[in-house]
Amino acid sequence: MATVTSTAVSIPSFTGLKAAGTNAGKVSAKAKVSSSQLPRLSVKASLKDVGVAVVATAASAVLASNAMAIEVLLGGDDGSLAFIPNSFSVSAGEKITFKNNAGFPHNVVFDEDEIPSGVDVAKISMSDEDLLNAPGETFSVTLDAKGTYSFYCSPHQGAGMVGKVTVN
Ligand SMILES: [Cu+2]
Repeated sequence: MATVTSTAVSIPSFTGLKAAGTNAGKVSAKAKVSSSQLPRLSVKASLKDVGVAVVATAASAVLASNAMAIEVLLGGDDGSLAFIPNSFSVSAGEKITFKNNAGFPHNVVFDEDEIPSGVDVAKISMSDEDLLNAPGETFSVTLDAKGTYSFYCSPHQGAGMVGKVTVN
């Protein structure tokens, strides 16, 4: 009769998972630190000062442009053969624009005997034959020498289309 006196229980040993050797790559962390330069504080003018300077410059530019131009109409709306205005003053270097208005053709010719000495009349005049035929057509001139200048419209000089400008 068999007697079980002992029970051999074999418990298998579990060696378990063999940890796989990790072959992690070398992490090279060689951060290169460049030497940073200190910002140089070289701006001396404050923003406010700069803003004021810009505004002042713009204002003077506007004043200059307004002062540096005059328009003279050729022919009156009432049909008169005249420069309008026919007597005026400008600053030296100011632009004078003659603009066809009515009763054209017109032109603008300076009288060589009534301009400051040394001024070349050909450089400031239209030729006698050159006419402004279209409405709104212009002729511009800039006078640099101070003094008085007389000019006329050659087609209408006999009708009194003459003018005078004083350059200050
Ligand atoms: Cu005319």
